[in-house]
Amino acid sequence: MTSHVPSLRTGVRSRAITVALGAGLVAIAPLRGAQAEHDMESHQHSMKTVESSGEHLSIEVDPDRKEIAIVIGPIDLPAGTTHHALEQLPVQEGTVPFDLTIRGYRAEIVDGEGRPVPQDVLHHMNLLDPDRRELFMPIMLRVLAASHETRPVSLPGWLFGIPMRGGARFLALAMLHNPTSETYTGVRVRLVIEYERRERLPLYTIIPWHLDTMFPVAGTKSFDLPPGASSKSFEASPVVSGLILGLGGHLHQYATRLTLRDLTTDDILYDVEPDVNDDGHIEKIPMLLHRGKGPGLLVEPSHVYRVTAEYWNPTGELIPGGGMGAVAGAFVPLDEWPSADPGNPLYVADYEWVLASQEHHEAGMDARDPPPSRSGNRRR
Ligand SMILES: [Cu+2]
Repeated sequence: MTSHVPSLRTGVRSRAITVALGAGLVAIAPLRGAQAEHDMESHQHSMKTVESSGEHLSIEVDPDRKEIAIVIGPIDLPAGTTHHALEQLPVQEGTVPFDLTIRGYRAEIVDGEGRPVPQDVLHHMNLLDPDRRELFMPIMLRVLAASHETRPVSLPGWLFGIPMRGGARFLALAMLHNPTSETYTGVRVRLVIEYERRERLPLYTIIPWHLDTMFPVAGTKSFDLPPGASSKSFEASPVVSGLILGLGGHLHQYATRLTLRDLTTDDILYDVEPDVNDDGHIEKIPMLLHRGKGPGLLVEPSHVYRVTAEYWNPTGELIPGGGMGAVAGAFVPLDEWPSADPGNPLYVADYEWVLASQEHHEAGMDARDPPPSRSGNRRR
């Protein structure tokens, strides 16, 4: 996924639109600019303003670097604690400090002394916009997601950006655990966003989107896997027309295929078989990248799209909650993005579930449990 990725220095070529979705994350692939490398400590000293937004949330703005850090914490992480066992911090609400577009992001984790904490403690972190809806569902928009696997994402700001309105609310949450043998105290998770001021609009305004096989369920997006072959599908239409610049997927062990189909035209927009290891663990899910000149894949409200995840469970037994399937990517809307309707029952159910997912220590909303093979690999 790092091929054909131009740097800021060399400029962006026409095929450079690389949009990656790893583990259901809206990860707009690593175009690494000059800003990609940061020294965490010098970074902290250069903070210009700090806007405290609450007991467990603060926002730090660094206009020189054009970075905003959404900081969640502090929280203590005893050694060897699962995310179920840990008392998670509740979902935090904050305010976007000014009009901006997001051109990149990364997650940083530090302890009470400001020392780096291993990224492995981050189960997932999400930034959500409760005032805008999702492309395919009337639920609040998932803006960014990060897990311990997420590498820094950076885009040329003149080309792409996710617009955020100053004064608008956001929700931020971090689900943590501690698979290491060391205890960390006073831990803070920093979602560092690289921004451009809105006066300089990017060429393409992009909105993240995802389509989950478990929609419209508001709750865990995992499903049971019966023995042998099975599949899970969901159909929906986008609320506005626009262009898909790239998409990727999220699957669990024993997945065999993930497709996105335009049922109206019978076109297949995305059809991949994941790379798996000998145990059927997902190693990699190929991405579709829009390359070349001209627009991305056009999707329209008058068409119906179906996402399907296929599985082959070889164990001979039902695996409770073993499956997951979603496609996600970046989208260039051709119309005004619609506001969320907070009275919509699906919106309400999803909102309540997002809040409850932290309180009840449930695994994952969208960024989810990484497949065991992956997390296992990372934990020595
Ligand atoms: Cu999952």
